[in-house]
Amino acid sequence: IRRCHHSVGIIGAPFSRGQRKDGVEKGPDYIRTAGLTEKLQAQGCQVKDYGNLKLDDVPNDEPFRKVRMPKTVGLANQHLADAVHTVKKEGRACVVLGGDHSLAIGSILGHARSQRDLCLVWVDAHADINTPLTSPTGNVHGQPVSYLLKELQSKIPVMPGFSWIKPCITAKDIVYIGLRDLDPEEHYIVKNLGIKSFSMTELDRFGMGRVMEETCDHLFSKVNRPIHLSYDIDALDPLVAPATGTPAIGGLTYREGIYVAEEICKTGLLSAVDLVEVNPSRGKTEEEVRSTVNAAVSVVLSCFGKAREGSHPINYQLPEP
Ligand code: B3U
Ligand code: MN
Ligand code: MN
Repeated sequence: IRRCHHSVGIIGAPFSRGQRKDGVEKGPDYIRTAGLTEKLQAQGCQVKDYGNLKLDDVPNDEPFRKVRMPKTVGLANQHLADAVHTVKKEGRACVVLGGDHSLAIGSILGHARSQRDLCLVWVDAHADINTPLTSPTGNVHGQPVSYLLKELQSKIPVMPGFSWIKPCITAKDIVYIGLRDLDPEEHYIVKNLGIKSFSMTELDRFGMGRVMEETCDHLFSKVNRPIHLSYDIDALDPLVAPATGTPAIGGLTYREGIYVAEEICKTGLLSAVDLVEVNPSRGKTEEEVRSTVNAAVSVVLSCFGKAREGSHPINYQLPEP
């Protein structure tokens, strides 16, 4: 028996329609092939793999204004929300392997069905908070937070495929870590709503130690509550995680990226994790793919008890001569 008592449910969400680049739908299988389940089990986790969701394109899915494939994105997230809700009902910490970051809509809404008081730690180079009307690209992976925020509801038009979505979080429930590539409209929203944000500038100023302290102070000032960690692999520097759709120079080191996960684990409050935007087709070499997938696996392992200082069974006894 080890120190870690995590029961973990894994959902693969091979979905790419929240952005334009093929390959991100291969993320879940690459992460599994790198041994995620076996490594979680080896560190003492009880793991159930729920397999990959079947997420099909909806025919005749015309853009809504600029927003691309709204019915397909809406339906995929409905399926994901149901799957996450099932994992939570069965009493497990939920791991969603993406897929692009539009999946956070369904993951967080499904999570919120059983955990009403959840808070959100969003680790990303991007704020993903464009509304359908501010989005410069029309890609939903740059918009998920806007659909989830109660404060933005008057700014969200009625969209095909999205009518089931009801916002479940408020601005004070979110902390951003790693931001460095925001559109002006997104920056306005983050500042205007007063969302707690540790951009790369704050990271440089304070260091990741203080950033994680302040993250927890902000989220748990009144009461402890369940954490939803939405981890975009592009938060890491492209030197570490190059195989992703929109790499942004100047990101988290491997060590900083792992430290976030270790600290979240130490709270004992981690309830669900998204690990998204691993795109094996975007690696220029095998080594780039390997490095990105390895980083993704390591982040999840650290979320569920892997500690760099090492660990040992609580009842360990040294051998007697
Ligand atoms: N902010 C831009 C770009 C972007 C957001 N997220 C990613 N890229 N990965 C947008 O499309 O909204
Ligand atoms: Mn993202
Ligand atoms: Mn991103």
